[in-house]
Amino acid sequence: MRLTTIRKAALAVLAMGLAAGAAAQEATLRLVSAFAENGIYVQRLQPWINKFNAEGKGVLQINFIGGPKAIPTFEVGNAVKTGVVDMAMSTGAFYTNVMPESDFLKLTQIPVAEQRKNGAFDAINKVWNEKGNMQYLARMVENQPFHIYTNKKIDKPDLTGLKIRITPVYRDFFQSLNANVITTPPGEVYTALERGVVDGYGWPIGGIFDLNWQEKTKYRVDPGFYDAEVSIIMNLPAYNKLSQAQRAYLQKQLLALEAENGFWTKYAADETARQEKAGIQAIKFDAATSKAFVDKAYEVAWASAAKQSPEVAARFKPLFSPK
Ligand code: 173
Repeated sequence: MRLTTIRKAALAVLAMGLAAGAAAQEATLRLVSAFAENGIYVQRLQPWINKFNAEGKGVLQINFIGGPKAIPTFEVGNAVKTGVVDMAMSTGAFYTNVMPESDFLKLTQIPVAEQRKNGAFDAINKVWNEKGNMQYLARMVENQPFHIYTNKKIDKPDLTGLKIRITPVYRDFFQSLNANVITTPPGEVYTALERGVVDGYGWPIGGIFDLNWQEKTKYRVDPGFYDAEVSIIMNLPAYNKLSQAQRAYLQKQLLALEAENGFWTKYAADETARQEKAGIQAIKFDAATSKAFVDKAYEVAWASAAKQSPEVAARFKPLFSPK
C-alpha cells in the first residue's frame, strides 16, 4: 500500500513528537547511603549529587533519600537488588546477604582506573548483574587501608582474649588472629565500646572521628591491610531502563566522581595525624612481622573467597592483583 503525502507528513510529525517527548523525559533516581549521613563518605557524595542535579536538568536527577535511618545498613543491598531504591552508596561487606562475592572488592590492589582497563570492572559487573541484579557503577573510595583499633595493648599480631567488632571484611583475618568477633553496623560501634561489649573494632584509616569513636579508642594497630571499598551500585532493571542520553550522562558523572579519588591519600595522612593528636597510640611491629601480618590478611581472605565462590575468586584474583 502506498502512503499518501498527507499520511506521510502526519506520521513524520508523530515520530518527531515521540522523539522529542522521549528526549524531554527527565528521570529521577532514588539513592540511599549505607553509611551515616554525617560521615566522610556522604560528605564526599553530597556535592557530587548537587553537581549531578545542576548539570542534569531535563536528563537525570538523583534524589538522596538518606542514610541507615532510611534503610538499615545491612538491608541496603537487598533494597537495590529488589528495586526498593534505584541506587546506593555502600560497601560490599554490607551486602554479603545478596552474594558473598560483594566482599571480595576489598582485595583489589590496583586503582579503579586500572580496573576499568584490565577487565576487572567488567568481571565484577558480570557477577553483580547475574547474582545481584545490580550494576556496579563507580568506586568512590580508594587508598584507605583498614586497621585494628583497640583499647587493650598488644605487642604482637595476636588478638587472643579480645572481643572485636567486625563486618565480613575482617571476619576471617581477625579469627585467624584468635579474636572473638561480633558483627555490627557502624552505627552500633560507639555503644558497643561504651558498654564494653567490644575491646576494639575494625575500620579504615579515616573516619573514626565522624561518630566520636576517638573517645573510646586507645590504640591503632599498624600496618593497615586491604583497601576500603565504597561504591555506587544500581538496580539493574532501573539501569537498563535509562535512555542512551541518560546513561551517557550518568557515566560522565561517575567517571568525574572517580577522578576525585586522589583526595583519599591526603585524607589518610591527615586522619593519621589527627588520631595522634587525639592521643591514639600507634602499635607498630618490626618490618618482618608487619609484612607477615599483611601477607596473612590477603592469604586468609583469598582462601575464604575461594571457599565461598571458587570460580569467581579465581577469575578476580589475577585482575585485582598488581602485575
Ligand atoms: O563497617 C566496616 O567496618 C566496613 O566494613 C567498612 C567498609 C568500607 C569502608 C568503611 C567501613
